[in-house]
Formats: sequence, structure tokens, C-alpha cells
Amino acid sequence: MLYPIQNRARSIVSLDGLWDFRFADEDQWQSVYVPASFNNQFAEAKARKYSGFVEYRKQFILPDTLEDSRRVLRFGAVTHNAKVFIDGSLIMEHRGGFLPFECDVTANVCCGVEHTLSVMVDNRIDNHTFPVGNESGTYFFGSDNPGIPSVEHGKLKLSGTNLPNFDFFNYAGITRSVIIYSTPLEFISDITIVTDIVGSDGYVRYKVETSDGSDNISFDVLDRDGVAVSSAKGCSGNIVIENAQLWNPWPQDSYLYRARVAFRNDSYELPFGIRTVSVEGNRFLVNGKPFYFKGPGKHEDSFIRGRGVDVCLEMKDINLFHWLNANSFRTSHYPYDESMYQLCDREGILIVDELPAVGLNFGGNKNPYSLVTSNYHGSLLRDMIERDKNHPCVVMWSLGNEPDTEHFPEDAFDYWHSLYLIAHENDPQSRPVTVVCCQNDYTKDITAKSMDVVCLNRYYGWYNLCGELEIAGEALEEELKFWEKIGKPLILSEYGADAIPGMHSTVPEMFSEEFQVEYLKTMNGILDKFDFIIGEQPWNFADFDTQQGPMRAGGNHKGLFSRDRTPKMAAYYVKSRWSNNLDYV
Ligand code: BDP
Repeated sequence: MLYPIQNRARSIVSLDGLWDFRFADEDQWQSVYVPASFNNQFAEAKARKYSGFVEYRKQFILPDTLEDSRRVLRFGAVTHNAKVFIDGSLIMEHRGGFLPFECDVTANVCCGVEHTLSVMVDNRIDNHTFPVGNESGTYFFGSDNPGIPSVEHGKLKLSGTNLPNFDFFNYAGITRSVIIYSTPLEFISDITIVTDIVGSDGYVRYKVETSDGSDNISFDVLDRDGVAVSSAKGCSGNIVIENAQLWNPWPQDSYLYRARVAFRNDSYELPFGIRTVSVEGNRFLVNGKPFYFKGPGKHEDSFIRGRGVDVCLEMKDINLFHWLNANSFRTSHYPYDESMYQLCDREGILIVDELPAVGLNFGGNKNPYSLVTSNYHGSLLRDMIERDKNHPCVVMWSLGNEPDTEHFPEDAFDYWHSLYLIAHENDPQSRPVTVVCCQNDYTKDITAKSMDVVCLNRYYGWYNLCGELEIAGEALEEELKFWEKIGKPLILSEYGADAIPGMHSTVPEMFSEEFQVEYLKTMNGILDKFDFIIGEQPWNFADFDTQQGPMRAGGNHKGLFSRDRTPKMAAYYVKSRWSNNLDYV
């Protein structure tokens, strides 16, 4: 899937801005801003608690100049499900809240005429959605309402309320940009680029798809200054770039070339990097050199926009990554807006790209694999790979976060292994694949070890052995000795402690900033004892919003930064630790 661009052959009309909005159970229209989650834009509780359909509506007119072009309506993401209408006629439906979808509307949308675009958005989550909602009347970290017999016997139901089986607020709405883009009627429909390095030369294998399958293509590679360094003809081919500049992780140069593709009246420019990634033994290699992942897990989350795209905030966050001496992160727990990947391509920050398959875990009470289908999961995986396959910053796919791999080990293996194969089959670069594992009885897990890289989320000293850091460190060490024998590289993909910003204590007890520092120091000290550890990803970069509940005082406070990006003590500690190049030289 090509990201929409504007050039001499293509244009973009933005439909972002103010839209009409109403809850499906009301007649009253109000104003709402797009792109953004709707939940924080209103003063009333309803927008935070609502579960069901909301309706968005906007009038627009396309300029006459697009009359002879192909016109495509595109949504960056609508959370979670969408039905799209033009002038009252249904033109497309989409399932899943974090990937783009589009539709050729050349026949539906005339130029110079006013049209009405409306979108019915469903924010409900349940056992069959990604992320997974809880249908039993409980939410992540919520109690089962013991001691309220009327709830237990089903007389009082928490219906009409969102019950996430995950630890982030269920933000929803039209969260990413809405555009109509134009292309010539005969157009370039896809480009795939795979690179290799031999000696000092770069090899670029490309494939271009066009609307009519024709071969009439020119493919030029431009360097950073816009100078053509190589070129080819035809819909696929191999190009050699002598003495190539490599795309290297920050703080080295992440050099981007540009492919300029021309087909009849259409043209497209795609930035790409020459780099390789692979797993060899217990090493993760970037351009043939061992790479160590340093960087906290993230969320798309901010005060007013919720999960709405905010490119300025992305810029600030990546600059804070540089300040921290971090080199990578995981898009926990869903694919992010494309703007983040474009930024990370430029800035040399490596991404582990994650699907929204979070919450497939009912603590052994239910078998999640009897509820969800790997077909839907597989189609999301194909769509994510299709969207992100050309980004040099994307170095690994994460199939999901913290599924149950302990209570139903064979079912878990079958489910995740089929997805593992889909990822390798569909990614032209065949990047390494992982699934991020929950704290569990790891001796029963047969899934994690079947992945290319083992990724573990561990909260020794926080959710168990609470506050007992010495013994928590011993428990982590004991577990890592188990994984060391498996012979695969391992990333500690989450570990962390909540710290309420500004809460201090001479005795480092839980929730103080001092404790958060001690916690990270203890766990890092254990990581340093093992050679097969290839990365540390403290949870989380910044505090973030969650469902209200007894474990969350104004959200999750495991951030190195507060939600407004003020550093906590832990940020200074981590910055200092990561200034020592643990890796890649
Ligand atoms: C892990 C989840 C993450 C949570 C974190 C926590 O992967 O989404 O926010 O724990 O509890 O279970 O802070």
C-alpha cells in the first residue's frame, strides 16, 4: 500500500478539521475535531464511558482540477470499526482501529459539487476484537465484583461501559487523517524494495505494480542531494549502488536514498534505506553488526487528543529518545500512524512493529484461542506488513502482546506459529518475528521459544514480590538462566515501576521516584550478567491514560517522563546508563 503523496502527478485534499458529531442514541449534533479521539473533547462523562456507535459527518467539495483524475478516499485509522457513506450510500466498511483503509470514489464523488461524507464509528470491544474487551463485566486490573451478589447473579450489569482487557484507555473515533488523494487514471499501485549489502556495495531489488500490470516503468535511485546514482527500467529489477551509504541506527547516519518511479503520467517518490537485519545465534544483527535495543515502550497518548495523531508530539518524543540515548522502541500495543515511521526512518530509531492483539489472556479462566480466529489476526498482520514493509526503521514484527501461552500451551503454539509463518511469507524482507510474553510459568510456555527473538515482559518486584527488590532481582536472574539455555536472543520488552511524579522518599518505597530508579538499577544489574540479552525496554516512555480502577491513580505512572513529558529521576538514570554504548559500534 503506497502512502499518499503530493507531486506533479498526485495531489491530496485534506478533510481534517471540524466535523459534525453525535452519539447514536442522540439526535443532537455537536462539533468535533478530526483527527483525534473523541473521548476527551467533551466536558461530560458520557464521551469517556460511551460504548456503541457514534456518527461523524462532513460536507466537502473537490476542486474542478481533479475531474480527470482517479480519486481515492482514505482514512489513516478509525477506532475500532467503521461504516463509510457518501451522500447516504454505504461505500466501505472496515474492521480494526489502527490501520489505514481506502476506496476508489471516482464514480461517487464529482468535482465542484457538494457531497456529504458520514462515518458510523463503533468503539465497542469484546472477546472478538483487537484489542480484546472483557465480556464478563470486569476490566483489566478490575475485581470480579466480589461481595455484590446482584452483580454476581447478573441482576446488575456493567453494560454500556467499555471494559478493556488491557491497560490503556479505550480511545476511539477518527483518530488519523482523512484525505481524498488523486492519481492519474493509469497509476502506480505498489512498490516493494529489498536491500542487501555486499562489501561496500548496496543491492536494491525492486518490484513495481501498476493499475494495468504494464511494464512501462523507470526506476531511478537518487542520493540525499537529489542526484541520480543508478537507474533501471521495467517492473522489477536489481540495482547495484557502488560505495553505498548505509542506513544505520542512531547516533550513526541513517542515510536515506529516494526511489523515483515513473509510469506513463504517474510518478512516485519513496525514501528507502540500504540496511539488513537478521538473527544469528543469540545476536540481532543490523548491517551485520550486533545491535542492542535501548529504549522504552511507548503509547500514542496525550491529554486532549487521546490517541489522535500529533506529529509535533512525535517529534518531541523522538528528540527525547535522542536525549535519553535510546535507539529503538516497540509500537506497544498497535501499529502507530505512518508519520512516526517516516520520522524514525529519518532519525535512525528502530521499531518493533506490533499488532493490536492485546488482551488474549483471561488468566486461565477461558481459552482465548477458542474465541478469536487467527484468520482475522492474519489479515491484520498482512495489512500491517503491506503498510510498513519498506520502512528501514522497522526491524521486527510483534504478533501481539501478553497472550496466554501457559494454560493452553498447544493451542497457543498452533495459533501463534501459524501467524509466525504468515509474517515470514508476506514480508519481502523476512524480518525477525516475535510475540511478547506475559509473566507466567515459563516452564510451560512452548510458544515464546519458537519465535526468532524471545521477548519477555516481567514485573518482579512490582506485581509480585512487591517492593522486595533484592529477591525480585534473584527471581529474574533465575528465570534468565532458564532462557539462556534455549539459545535464542532475548529482549526484556517490559519491566517497570509506577512513580507518581514528584513523590519522593528517603526510603525508596513503591510509587516514589527513588523506588523507580532502584527498581530499574536492580533489573539492569541482572541483565548485565547475561550475554544473550539483546535489549532492554523499560515500561513506559511516559505516563499514560487508562481505564479508571483501584490500581490506577490518574493512569499508569510507569513513565520515565510524566504524561506532559517532564523527566522523572528515572529518566536521568536511564540517560546516563544508555550513554555507555552497550552495543553497535
Ligand atoms: C503489561 C502490559 C502493559 C501494561 C503493563 C503495566 O503489557 O500494557 O501497561 O503491564 O501493568 O502487562 O504497567
